[in-house]
Amino acid sequence: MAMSAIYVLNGPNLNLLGAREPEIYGEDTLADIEKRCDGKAKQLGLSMDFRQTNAEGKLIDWVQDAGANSSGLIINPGAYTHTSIALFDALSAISIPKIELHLSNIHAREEFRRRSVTAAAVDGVIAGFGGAGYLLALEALKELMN
Ligand code: CA2
Repeated sequence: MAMSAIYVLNGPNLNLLGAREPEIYGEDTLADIEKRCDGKAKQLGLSMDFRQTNAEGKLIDWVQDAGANSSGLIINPGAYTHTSIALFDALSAISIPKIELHLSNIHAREEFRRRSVTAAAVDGVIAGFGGAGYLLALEALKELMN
């Protein structure tokens, strides 16, 4: 049977990448990152559905959708990482391999970014490698799926 697409979900403000704060998040736009992910996913034999939203409810809908229709999930929840128990609940409710990803090293930043409320609901977390972190997450997800 053909493998279903993996989901790569991006939360609030990640559509602004490349425009501001390059010293924290790098110079790549989200479209650049998507393109790199596309190449990596192909190499790994994965098909990928890459999305971004600024809305918490939409992100939760997509997590539920991933649980029903996808074989793996990578999520950068943006600032909802630090606040969203609803997103923690949604991630806890799905049993596919799942990875939380951050461009920046959230543990080396402001106090309020050091705590992830969503991390306990995923298999692993990658943080601090900029756009390359997405490629590392794809490799890690492939390992988890095998
Ligand atoms: O490091 C990450 O990937 C974050 O998830 C990015 C979020 C931030 O709230 C998290 O604490 C860590 C922010 C997304 C991008 O925000 C921008 C704001 C202005 C200009 C460019 C990006």
